Amino acid sequence: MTETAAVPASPPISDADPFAPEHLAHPEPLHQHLREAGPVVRLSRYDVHALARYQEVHAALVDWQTFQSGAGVGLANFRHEKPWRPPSLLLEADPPHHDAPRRVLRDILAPLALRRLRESWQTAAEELVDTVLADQGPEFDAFDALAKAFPLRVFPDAVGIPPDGRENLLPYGNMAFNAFGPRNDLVEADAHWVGNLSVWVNAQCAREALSEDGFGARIWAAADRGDLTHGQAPLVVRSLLTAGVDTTVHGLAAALYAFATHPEEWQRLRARPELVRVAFDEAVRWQSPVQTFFRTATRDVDIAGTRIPEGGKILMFLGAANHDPERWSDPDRFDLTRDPSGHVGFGMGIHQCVGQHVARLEAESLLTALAHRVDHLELVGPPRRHLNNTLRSWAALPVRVRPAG
Ligand code: OW7
Repeated sequence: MTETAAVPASPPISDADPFAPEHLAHPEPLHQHLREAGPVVRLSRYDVHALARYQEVHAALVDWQTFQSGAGVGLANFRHEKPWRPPSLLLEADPPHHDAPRRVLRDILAPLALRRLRESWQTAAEELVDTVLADQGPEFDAFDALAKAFPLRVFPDAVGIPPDGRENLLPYGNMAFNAFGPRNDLVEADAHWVGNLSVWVNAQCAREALSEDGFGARIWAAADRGDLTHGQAPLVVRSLLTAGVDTTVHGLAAALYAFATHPEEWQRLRARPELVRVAFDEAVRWQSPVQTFFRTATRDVDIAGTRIPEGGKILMFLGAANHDPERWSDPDRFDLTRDPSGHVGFGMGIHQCVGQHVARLEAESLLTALAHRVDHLELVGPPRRHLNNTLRSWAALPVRVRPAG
């Protein structure tokens, strides 16, 4: 962060509630307001400081020494509040504790390690698209039929969990991502099944529950090698089950929404299939499926002339940073000719999404299968959002497609 000799000034104050339904449903106006108000804005309602500009969000993400994750990356400050579940060993940890679990997952989810999945995921995507077109015809809900169906078809098998109870995965993730926000109606709505969902998810993390060749088994094997303790292994499996389902479902939905509303970009992708990876990254930038995360200041720190007190929470608006006109030209355009690298939709720095190669492989498989079979797609009704305190998420994406000739 920039340290200046100047006396810290009071930042602009906003009493907006970023977790209120109207902002979750339609976050752009608040994002613009916060970006324009200043590099740091105090949110009086939650007594936190907000960052909505690219430069400050990026700087906070890469400075883990000053902006820690170990006190929680939601509004709750783990120094004073008991977390709703034992903290994640990755997301809610700082070096040095963070490093061993991170290294283990990094290796298991590395591009090289995912090669063995590539062919079967491509086949699964082709079969899924063929089945949807054959069974539902040219009009269907692309959220349900593709964005939701595909990750659920390939990811739980790749982790190695048994078939029973997989319907719990999305509700558990939805609850976990709501839990990063304030205790509002969205959190209350989940309260009655926190217990049952947690019991089910925790049971899937046990060695005995997992197949012999999945990500889960590889985490346990890392514990056998001494790269983790056996006590850590189930919590690392839990990270896959928490962070790996809803994120990819809504990330794929973002890409499908982008193409259903930008037919010229779909033509561009069909003409140049090698753009598929850029396309997914651009969709992640454009929609930012993970909208926000918090950090906690480990010392009094000045950001652009505003003093953040030690122990204070900082709310980083990833989606706002990804639309900052100071960083992106025509930021609100979904544009396959831009270079989206450097976006903070997967975060940045030591906590940057460790599963991004899994997400990219899912996206590449599904979009490629669709591009081979469909030469046009468009919305046939209003897309419906699902509200979540952290995720920019979906309930329905009604489309009509024209099968390729
Ligand atoms: C975890 C992009 C989010 C997450 C989210 C929720 C949980 C975890 C990670 O990353 O359990 O490690």
